[in-house]
Amino acid sequence: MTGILPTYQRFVNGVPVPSISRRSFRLREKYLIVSVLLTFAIVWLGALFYLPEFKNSSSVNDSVYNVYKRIQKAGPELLMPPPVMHNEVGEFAAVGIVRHGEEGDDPHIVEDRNRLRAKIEEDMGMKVLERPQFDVAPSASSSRGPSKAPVDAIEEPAVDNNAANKNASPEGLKELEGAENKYVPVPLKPNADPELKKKVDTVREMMRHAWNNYKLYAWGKNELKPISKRAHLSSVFGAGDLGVSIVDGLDTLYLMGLTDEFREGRDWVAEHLHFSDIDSDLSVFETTIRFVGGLLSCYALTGDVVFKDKAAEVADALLPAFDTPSGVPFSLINPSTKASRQYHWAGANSILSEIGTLHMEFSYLSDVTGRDVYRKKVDRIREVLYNIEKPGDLYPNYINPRTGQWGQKHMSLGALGDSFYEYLLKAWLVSGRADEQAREMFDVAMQAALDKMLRVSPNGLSYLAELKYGRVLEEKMDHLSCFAGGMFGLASATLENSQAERYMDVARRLTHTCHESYARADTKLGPDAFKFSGAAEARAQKSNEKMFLLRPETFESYFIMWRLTKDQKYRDWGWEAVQALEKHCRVEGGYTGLMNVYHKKPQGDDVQQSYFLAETLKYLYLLFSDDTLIPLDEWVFNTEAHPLPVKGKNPLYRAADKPEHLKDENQI
Ligand code: DMJ
Repeated sequence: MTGILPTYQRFVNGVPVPSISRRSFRLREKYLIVSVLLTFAIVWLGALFYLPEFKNSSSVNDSVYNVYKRIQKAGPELLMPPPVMHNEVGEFAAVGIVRHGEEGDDPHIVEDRNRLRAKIEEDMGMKVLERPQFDVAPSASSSRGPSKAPVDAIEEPAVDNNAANKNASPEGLKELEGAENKYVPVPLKPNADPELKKKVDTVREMMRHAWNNYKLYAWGKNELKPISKRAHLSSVFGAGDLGVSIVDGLDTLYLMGLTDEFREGRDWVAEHLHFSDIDSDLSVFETTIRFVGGLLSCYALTGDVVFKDKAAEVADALLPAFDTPSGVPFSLINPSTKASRQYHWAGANSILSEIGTLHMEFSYLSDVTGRDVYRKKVDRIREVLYNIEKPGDLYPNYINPRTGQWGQKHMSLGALGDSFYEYLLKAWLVSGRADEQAREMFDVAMQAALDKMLRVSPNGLSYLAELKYGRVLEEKMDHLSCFAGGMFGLASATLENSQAERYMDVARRLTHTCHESYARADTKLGPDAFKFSGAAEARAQKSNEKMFLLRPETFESYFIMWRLTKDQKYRDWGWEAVQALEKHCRVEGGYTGLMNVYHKKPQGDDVQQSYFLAETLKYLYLLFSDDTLIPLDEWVFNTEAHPLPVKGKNPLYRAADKPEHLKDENQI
């Protein structure tokens, strides 16, 4: 092996021979050794006498403390992890979550931390100082600044003048004794039925499997291909490094108490999520529901300002898409060039479900940042939709942003229309029922939808058909429309008139039909669209309809209907689905969608959708959890299942403390 010192390699016939041992060094070598030793001595003496830490400290204790403070400034986790606060429930107070049962901190990490502390104490002959609290103002955390651990960034819940219960944590997020503003998600009461506990644990483990494999094979990319075990490069966000699975999955991790995973995702967001310079076309809708919604949900749950700052950064990148004559945004935006455009297949039109599914996120973002610019954008869209003439009280799926007029008069509660209607109801709910215009628009439209779109099959299955120019176009229901069971359920539970009963009846029927589409498939997982014509009842016919794309809508309705009715069948149906997912979709590298739900051994589509982490697993987890975890009167789920707090009701609303009219609205 070659040493550091010069050697004098000898060769015999051109072949190197091993060096022969020598009794002493040559003169040149001695010279070199002495100079190295001298340099070390000078550096050591210099440090001892001239460095301020060593010179000025009154005690070694102080000097260690000062060095520690400097390291903290460079990045809080650089040297030492935050101290873990022990308490009776578990060991996870450090990030505001406590884990239960056997799911404690990784014993190796705890051991390592303890060993490190013990070693420092032993070496230095003193007690290691507890990590001091940060006194960084929230605004100091720039979107590209050093990352702060969630525990340090948790803010006081904002002063909300309407909040009935200012200092209480919401039910299900229990406040940790002695640790102000740190909340613990509690899925079940300690004496819960062991069967139920097993179900909650199963879904949590599914999330861990999905997350760990994404982390292993596609970390930072958008989605995972679980069969080929590599990144999925043709997702809605393409081949870039936007980490949509991270952002979409974060609040689910938080609610499940998967603390380590949440922390690594949160740190990735702080360090790597940047939107302003992306040079490719992004969907305004998908970016809003997954990124802005996901980040805002995490902000509400944790108070970590990184999430708020990032949500604003993402929304800012979308704003140029709204610069149209009507104020209705284009579908796609390139944040770098600020050029916006439409999907080729939609001609000059924007899509109803897309332009109508920004309201909750943009309004809440205005409230937490104190910047009115976001709310103004969605209020303008609302104004256009409120004032425009509506054919038969319904809203066509296409609208031209240049003219503010409808395109093709095709109407649907499935693809292209769905979440616009959902957001009319939810804008009213999340505003603390202040947005009465939204509720009125919802009720009028639903009256029309039930009259014209709700159909009953020969065998009594209710479904929502699609309309073209006011006539039934196709006797078909999309899996996407299966959210409607939950939507009508919520609409019923929040209304006190005769319509409430009708809504609830429709909610039960639609949820039942969606379950039938699952029950009639060999895999017990439902197709992406199902027909009601000829002999077909709740069955797919074309091959692209037979796929199962890990979609959440049916489970969303099971969850909402369980909460509202307490009918055990919804939990049973959810458990059937969990078992089917485990049997057919789980692979070594994560969870895959299926090519054909009618095959006994279906082929996988090799995509683990980001909404599987955001929605599918979250709704299944909440289905088996107590109602106090994300209670429906305090939280409203955006269309990607990211819970947003109800204004005036939820103490985690965290509105900006400065009145909006005093904020600089020209910051954009
Ligand atoms: C999700 O991204 C959202 O639920 C959206 O509103 C519709 N489609 C997918 C899931 O199927």
